[in-house]
Amino acid sequence: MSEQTLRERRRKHDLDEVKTNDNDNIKASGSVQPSKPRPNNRSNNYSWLTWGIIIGYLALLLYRNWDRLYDFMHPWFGIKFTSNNEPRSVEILAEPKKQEAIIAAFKHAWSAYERDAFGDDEYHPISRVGSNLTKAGGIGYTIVDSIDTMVLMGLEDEEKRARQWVQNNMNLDRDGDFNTFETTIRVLGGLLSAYYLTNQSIYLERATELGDRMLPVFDTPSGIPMSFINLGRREGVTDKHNHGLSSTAEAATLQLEFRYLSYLTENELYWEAVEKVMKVMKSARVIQGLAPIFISQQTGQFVSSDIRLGSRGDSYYEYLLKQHLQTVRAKTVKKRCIMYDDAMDAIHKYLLKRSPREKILYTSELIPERKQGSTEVTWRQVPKQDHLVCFLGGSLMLGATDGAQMSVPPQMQDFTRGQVRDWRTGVDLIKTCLATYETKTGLSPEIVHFRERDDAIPATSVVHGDWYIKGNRDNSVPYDARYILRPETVESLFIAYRLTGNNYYREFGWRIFKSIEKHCKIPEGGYASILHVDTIPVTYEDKMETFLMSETLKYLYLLFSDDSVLPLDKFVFNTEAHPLPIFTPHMRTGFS
Ligand code: DMJ
Repeated sequence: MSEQTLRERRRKHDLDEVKTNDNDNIKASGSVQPSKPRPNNRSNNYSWLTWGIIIGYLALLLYRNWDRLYDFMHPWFGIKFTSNNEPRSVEILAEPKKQEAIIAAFKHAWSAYERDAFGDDEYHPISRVGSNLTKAGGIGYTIVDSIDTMVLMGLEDEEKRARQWVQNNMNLDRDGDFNTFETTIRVLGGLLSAYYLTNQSIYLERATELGDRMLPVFDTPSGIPMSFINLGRREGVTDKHNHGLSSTAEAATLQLEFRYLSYLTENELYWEAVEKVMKVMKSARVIQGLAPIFISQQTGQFVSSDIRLGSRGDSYYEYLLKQHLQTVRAKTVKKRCIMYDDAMDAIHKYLLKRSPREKILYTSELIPERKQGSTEVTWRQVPKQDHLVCFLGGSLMLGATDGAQMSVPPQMQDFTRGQVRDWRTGVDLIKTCLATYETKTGLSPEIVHFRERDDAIPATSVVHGDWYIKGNRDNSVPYDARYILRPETVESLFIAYRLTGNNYYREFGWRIFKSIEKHCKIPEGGYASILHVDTIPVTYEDKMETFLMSETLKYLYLLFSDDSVLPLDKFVFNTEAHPLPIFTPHMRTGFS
């Protein structure tokens, strides 16, 4: 057919269409009217498409915010929805192969320590020597810190040798200054947990002796403990570097251990000493639920100092929850811990922030500033988060359950509005911590900073999207970049997995374990800290922190256990991962 014939046919077809349309108009009105513009098929399609997109977008919005909608409706209308994006009644089963790999890692660490430094407080895996925390000799930090992990992993021979050392060689009569907090969480906590798990009386005997030697730290005008204890002289010692101030986290992280010791020995002195600390802190003027990192032993008042959830602040918040959970079902204990609730409200109000681009949720720090000549304090917010803060994700999720036995995962309609908020924040904070493990080594740095709009960061920083490792001006390796075998993220993964059964947490935990194996394992024995998580091959730091065996490997092992092992409604972990049973106290606790 020729081009011309085609064109003619098209013209005829167009005319026919016009005619047909005009006929329609005639029929409708009874007279000839100029034809009105009618939507053609294509514009019809467009409007359907637009509506489709709008409805689809709204459906997606609703789907993704189902829990928020519930959170909003529930308190107002008592409406009960079921969260549809989480599985129900998940069974928590063990993964024995992964557990075996983690046990092998523990043995690799322990056997090197036993070979090179048995009895010393700390271990240096590169130089293959041990060291003690005071010149007066050690008190077995590493040994005692590791015993309950051995018991859980079924390492009977190792536990037996450790127990013999505690029986025959452990000497607490040392004329040296030991850190009050570290000695409590590692040694006292370790002994108490070992006693609970083995029922071997030597552990309780040593714990009682240690508790007695430590009691003088509380002999201060306010009852706020001194930072050090001379165990041999039985004398509290103030921290000369901090002008007689105590760090808040350190003073408020003795309660689980001393209370349980009181319960076991029926000696109220330990209980009263640590209970008083909480009462003093309760009546001190905290800033809307947030506690500055230093408190005076003289006055029992907080002093103007940073507010943060990292170093010197972290376990204050952790123990507000845990000392409440430790006796939560006892009739003598108040139902909710007001100090904890206030603190969580304040964290949400003042510390939580989202990064500008990727909207990552993180906790910032507050630094007090005073203009010259003025008494008024203003708070500068700093977008910095220590690895230490990574305990908070799991802790918030645990706090949301209030230590109760719940379905796995819990049903959001069983939660109050505040509990839903804490739960969701916990989930998001864990995500943030996991994001900071996306480095060349797969390990997270000691400190991260988050980007802010129009910020100017040192050119030597290593930037990962919205977070970065702050570089030094002189290009030296920044302190912030190291990974020292810390446990906080795997601790949160363990809690989150136990509470949700969501395999994502196990998968990530396994990735972290593999990274530790790849980059921190010393072939000749032990594990070392590394200086920069974004530099391969790594440079080691000659230290194996005791919390590798007491916390990091224990939490990894428990992450792959079934839930009959140390269930979270029956045990509470001290801040060094030593499990202590929940119990009904003889004394009333009234700090909250
Ligand atoms: C541990 O000793 C404890 O978890 C403490 O509360 C904080 N720091 C270390 C582990 O990072």
